Amino acid sequence: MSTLLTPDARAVLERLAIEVPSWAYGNSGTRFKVFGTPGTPRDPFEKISDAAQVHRHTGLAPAVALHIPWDLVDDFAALKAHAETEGVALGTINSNTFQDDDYKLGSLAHADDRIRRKAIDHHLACIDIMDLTGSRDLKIWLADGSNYPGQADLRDRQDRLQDSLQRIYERLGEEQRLVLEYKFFEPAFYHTDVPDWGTSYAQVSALGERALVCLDTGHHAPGTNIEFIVMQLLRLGKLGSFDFNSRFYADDDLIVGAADPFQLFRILVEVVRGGGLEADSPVAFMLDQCHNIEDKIPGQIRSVLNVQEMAARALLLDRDALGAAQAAGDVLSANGVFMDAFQTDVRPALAEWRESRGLPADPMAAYASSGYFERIAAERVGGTQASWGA
Ligand code: LRH
Ligand code: MN
Ligand code: MN
Repeated sequence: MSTLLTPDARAVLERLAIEVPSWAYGNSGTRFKVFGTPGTPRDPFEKISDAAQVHRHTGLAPAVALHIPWDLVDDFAALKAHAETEGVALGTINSNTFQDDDYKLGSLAHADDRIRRKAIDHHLACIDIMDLTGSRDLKIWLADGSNYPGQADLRDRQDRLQDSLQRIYERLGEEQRLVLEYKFFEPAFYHTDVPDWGTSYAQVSALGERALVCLDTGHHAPGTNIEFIVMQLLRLGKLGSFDFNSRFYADDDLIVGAADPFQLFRILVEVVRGGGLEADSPVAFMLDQCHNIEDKIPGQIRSVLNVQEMAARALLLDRDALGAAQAAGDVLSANGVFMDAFQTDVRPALAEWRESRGLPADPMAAYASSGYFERIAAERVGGTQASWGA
């Protein structure tokens, strides 16, 4: 057995769990052509079955996030039971106030009380669903913003947003949390009401302990030092969750670790440093991706493996040597220690470790030869659309 992964590192990797998004299994992902994949799920039950394949082959994805109303079903107890039969749980509930005509000028920050009330009620309905599914987290991302200077009173909108969030927060159960996701632009192009971590932090801090920030890695301006934000939010005790994906230009929603593996490593180094992988960590790891041209289930398998690989490399970092070099002001040695961990190929050690736990050494190959894709391609006809490309 390879000794690259220490017993401590294995214990941490053992509990690494990455929630997968139901919408990754539907056809979605671009304002241009949405290319369908054979076997695309026709309903939320089939999305859960597909998501369960990721967990079956990797042991890394025990929960599936839902998006409401995309995943609205008559019987959430039945959906929960189905998930459990498939070996996974239902996870975060994502609200959606970005596809209804009423929300053209905003939702929770809207100037019209009737529309703002409707948006609040949608979130209360999401919490009702959480009560049925046993979900811990309500994730809120808002498309609210404006396109033209002068269009809206920026400050009034912050005040209304806070009032709306308070009404939602009050309805949460003791074990439930609210996570507020920020994004610097899109669909609004002049201003966005929750554009950055600071605004999300200010809004959730005014709510209470069970309100936290969600960091989507694709939601920053190019060149942003995301690991610094990770450090700061962990330091403040306000990092609630990650939406992992990767981007080359804007909110590309590509496979995490595909565009910039080094950035993913740096983020995970800060996660480890800040206790984000400890057993009692409040940080939830999620994917938020779309697979438009690649097959969806293997796209998700590759994604969770990328996170596992970079987490393993982050755990290899020799913190003592790094601390000593930092204390001595030895810039090049410190950087060398850091790069040594990043440059280490952990794949053979992870494959061996996986096998020792009864999992396939090569999850991609195991899925490809499982016959699952051929079966769903033959059985399912007419998949659902699962994003704003609809
Ligand atoms: C917004 C976002 C948010 C949504 C998801 C579909 O860009 O990242 O998390 O819920 O995409
Ligand atoms: Mn997101
Ligand atoms: Mn996004």
